[in-house]
Amino acid sequence: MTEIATTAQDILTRLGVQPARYTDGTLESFSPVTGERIAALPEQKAAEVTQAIDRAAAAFREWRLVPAPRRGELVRLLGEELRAAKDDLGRLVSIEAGKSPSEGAGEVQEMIDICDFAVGLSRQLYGLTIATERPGHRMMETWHPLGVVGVISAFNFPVAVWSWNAALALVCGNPVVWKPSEKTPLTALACQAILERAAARFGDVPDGLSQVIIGGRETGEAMVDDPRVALVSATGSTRMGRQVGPKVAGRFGRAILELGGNNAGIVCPSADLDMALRAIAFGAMGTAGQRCTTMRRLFVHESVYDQLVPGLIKAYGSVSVGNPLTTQALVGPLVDGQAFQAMQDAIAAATAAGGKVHGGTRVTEAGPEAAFYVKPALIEMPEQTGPVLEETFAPILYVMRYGDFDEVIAQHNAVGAGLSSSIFTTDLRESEMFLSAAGSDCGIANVNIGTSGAEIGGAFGGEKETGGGRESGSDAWKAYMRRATNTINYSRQLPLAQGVVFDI
Ligand code: UN1
Repeated sequence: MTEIATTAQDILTRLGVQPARYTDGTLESFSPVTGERIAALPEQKAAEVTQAIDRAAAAFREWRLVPAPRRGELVRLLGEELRAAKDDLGRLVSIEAGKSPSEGAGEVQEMIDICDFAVGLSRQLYGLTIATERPGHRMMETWHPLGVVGVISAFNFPVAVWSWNAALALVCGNPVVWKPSEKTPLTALACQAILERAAARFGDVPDGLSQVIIGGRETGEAMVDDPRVALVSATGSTRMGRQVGPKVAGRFGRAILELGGNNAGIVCPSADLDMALRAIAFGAMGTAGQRCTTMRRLFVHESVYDQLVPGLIKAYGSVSVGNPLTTQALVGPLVDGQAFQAMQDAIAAATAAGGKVHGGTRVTEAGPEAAFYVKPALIEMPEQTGPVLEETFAPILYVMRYGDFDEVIAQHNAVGAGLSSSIFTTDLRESEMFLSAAGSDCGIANVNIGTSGAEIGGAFGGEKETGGGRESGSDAWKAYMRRATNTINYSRQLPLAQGVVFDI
């Protein structure tokens, strides 16, 4: 066995995952760090998915009756177990998703943060008391657990996205069935094992409260199609969302869709250019351009273009690209050869459209033939056209000049996706305009920071082809519960609303 596979197995063993879950199966897991196969997992086909949902449905009937603050205790324990497992899980994320150590650890920190948030929330699932028009009546709303929550997650945040959903779902009284990306199944098994540790400490957790189902499309479809899955929370490409969304809607299920992003930054004449450069570098090159919040388009005012862009090109040239397990490189590998090909295709299309390419070439010395390390690409584009309008899940930043503020806002919004956005300015009018109803049309709009790296306290998600879902903080929890409006008559009369008379 290779060194990486051994390390992965050591971590899984420490966390308590049985080898039978990741050996002798049909779903092969590869590490983007070296391209080598690290495990082969048995898959759960449709019939087993149905059984998993049977168990989850039974767990729901029990868990919904457990008081919410007590449910919060399970999530508190999960947070504790995650703190204890942070190094191991972070490293496994680096092995399976290719993230730098700091980003692997950061992802686990995000899980810990959402657990803390959800524990507080477990005592704050508030409903309103509402003034009623009828005398001797009281009106209020109650939030009840919703049902089985199905989670579909992507390779690029293989553990955090599950935790955003699981932590909220559990305090809201719902069981979770998780179908992780085929590219990152081991980290999912690790999370499940960590949750089971918390559950063992908690005591009476119903069987089937949290489950992982491993497999490909058929596995995911069986979950999406099952009417007992009350909420499907799906993170991935817009293509995937176009399939999942209508299926769930067709059975009147609920969906949280967190799909593609084509996130842009705007650098205005008054911007702090040093700060903007650093924010853009992290936003566009961090996680090798494989965040849904990665900055992919940059509009620079013509008066500062020649001050900012040469420095940015220099940063692109000097950024360290390399093995995230053995070096301190800031940029790790692409997830696989397909991602590399998609990047090369986009670069070719941009060149054909008049783009001037800096970087974007393969870094063969960073890893073996089967691993795909690239220099991030900065492409100066004459206009927003062709590949600039699409999300390519790779480190490509398209840079364009602008002159007029209203025009650049229109350009900014003229793409399908609507996830994240930033403006770099010290001009109050520009910044407020950008955040206003007539400004950025994205779910996330930032000032003087990049597009990526959101904290868990805010609601996370975006508009248009990003799918409209919101996860994580703020009141995103409401999507995981059903709202009942209750009107109680404590009088001896029966006044009807709107003054309707119906005397019999
Ligand atoms: C994703 O890429 O799917 O805002 C999620 C960020 C992270 C989450 C990204 N907190 O970049």
